[in-house]
Amino acid sequence: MGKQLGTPCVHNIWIPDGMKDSPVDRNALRKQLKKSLDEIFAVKYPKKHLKDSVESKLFGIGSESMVVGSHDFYLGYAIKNNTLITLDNGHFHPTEQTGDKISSILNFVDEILLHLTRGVRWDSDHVLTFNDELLLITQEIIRSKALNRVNIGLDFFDASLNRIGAYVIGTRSAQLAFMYALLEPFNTLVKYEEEGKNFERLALLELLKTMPFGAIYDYYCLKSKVPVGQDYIEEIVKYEKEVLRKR
Ligand SMILES: [Mn+2]
Repeated sequence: MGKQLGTPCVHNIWIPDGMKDSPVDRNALRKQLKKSLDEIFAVKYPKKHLKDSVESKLFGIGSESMVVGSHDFYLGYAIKNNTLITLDNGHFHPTEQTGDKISSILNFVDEILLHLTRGVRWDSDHVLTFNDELLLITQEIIRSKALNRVNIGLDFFDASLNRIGAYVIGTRSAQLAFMYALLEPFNTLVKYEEEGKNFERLALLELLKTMPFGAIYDYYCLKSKVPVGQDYIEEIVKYEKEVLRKR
């Protein structure tokens, strides 16, 4: 597929593995998963066509007591076998910051695959919105100058709202977050940091929050000839009525 398209395909492995009750031989389960992955990846493909990635999780329904493919397991696997690692920000403890993992992991693996989502309690798969978690992820990518080492996947699983609406809200939130991070006066902030000017750093970070970045995003939409601001709501409702209903 990647060869035909002329751009690499990213292939992600996530499996619902684990135990409802506590197992005794966790080690055997992990050895078995490692063996299976080694067999799956036995045939090597060039990374310019195919990038393999592995995705951890914290727990799942029916596997509350133990998950074989934990973050530690897959991070180790990715580093040792030169695969990508997938960060699904709904797959960590609620107080864990996925954004904080990026500069750690990029010191040891070439590339990351992101499953950007809005985690709600135990679950990912909620439509992405512009929130602090997403922002820290995009800021850490931009601040690390690592945009070319990050593959971005979004999340439109939630079928409780208009499908096109879900897709557009999620995409626009991700774009907005990357744009916000790109607009950050990084050099000034780092200069404050290096000089120990912590008050100045915090003050500027606070001021950025009310700067008119929405107007810049509107202008980007205008230049891209797509609906600006709330115009997209009406456009999607119209599309639903005139195109989707007839299918
Ligand atoms: Mn995921």
